[in-house]
Amino acid sequence: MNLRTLKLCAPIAVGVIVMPNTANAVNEKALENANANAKILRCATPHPSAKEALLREEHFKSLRMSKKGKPGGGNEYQPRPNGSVTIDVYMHVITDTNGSGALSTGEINAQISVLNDAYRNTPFKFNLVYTNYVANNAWYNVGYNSAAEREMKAALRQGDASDLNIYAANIGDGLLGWATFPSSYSSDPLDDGVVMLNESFPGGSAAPYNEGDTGTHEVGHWLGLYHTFQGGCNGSGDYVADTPAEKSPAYGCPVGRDSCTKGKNADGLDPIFNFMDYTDDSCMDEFTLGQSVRADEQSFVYRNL
Ligand SMILES: [Ca+2]
Ligand SMILES: [Ca+2]
Ligand SMILES: [Ca+2]
Ligand SMILES: [Zn+2]
Repeated sequence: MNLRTLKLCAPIAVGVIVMPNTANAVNEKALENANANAKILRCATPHPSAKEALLREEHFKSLRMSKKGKPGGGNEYQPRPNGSVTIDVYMHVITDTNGSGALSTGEINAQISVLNDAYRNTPFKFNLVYTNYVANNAWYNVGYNSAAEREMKAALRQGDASDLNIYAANIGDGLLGWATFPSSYSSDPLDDGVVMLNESFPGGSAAPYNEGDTGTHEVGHWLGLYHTFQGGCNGSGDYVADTPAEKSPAYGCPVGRDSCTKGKNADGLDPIFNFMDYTDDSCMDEFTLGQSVRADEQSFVYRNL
């Protein structure tokens, strides 16, 4: 893989709404201007518009109310203890017909270890229950929202809403990965899961994105977390109170960056160390308590985890 071909190019809009009808154009421009030197797009997980995110959030709250009192007891949702929810992981390693891309058992186990370390202050633990090697040249170069993706997932997906399916392949377009949200499961269960670049696994060649945090980040989406820059400086942003609002993705590790100074969530420096930003793997190393609570609630409500 030639990393110099990796490019910053947003296929979908960040949810910074200025004028509803022009949101896509405005936001793509904002993203492109965020860092002209960036060579990679960390993630193709779609950003809902601010309006769509609000509607989703209202639906989520109504579902959560219908499940109140579980599982911690009482009338309020009680966050579950750290490490109390085990997620079974189904790993699909896609190779080409020459065997390129065959991640080793050691590399796969290292990725699972990175997940368990990253989520140690959350309810979640990850347990690899299945590894499947599949040789298919079309799936090996699978693109976001492609026919190959639909075909691959329809053929390979295992388990139900509570099961994490990871597809590791030589995904193109300068992408590190993408994921589906918990709220999307019921409308398209076969699509559910995480697709990620094989060389982003720990020790892979996708430096500075080769310490396993593409997996951490994509699994964050799978558990219901938005990017820290969702919604930009405006509105409710990522619907997590303790992640300061961020105008656009941060790349590298820009310590001291402060892209939002006005707005209800603008206090504090940008959350560049957060796993749900776009910084280097060596820079991102935290989830907040608010993110842990959101992931707990989202996974409970939508995934029965
Ligand atoms: Ca926030
Ligand atoms: Ca700020
Ligand atoms: Ca890290
Ligand atoms: Zn993402």
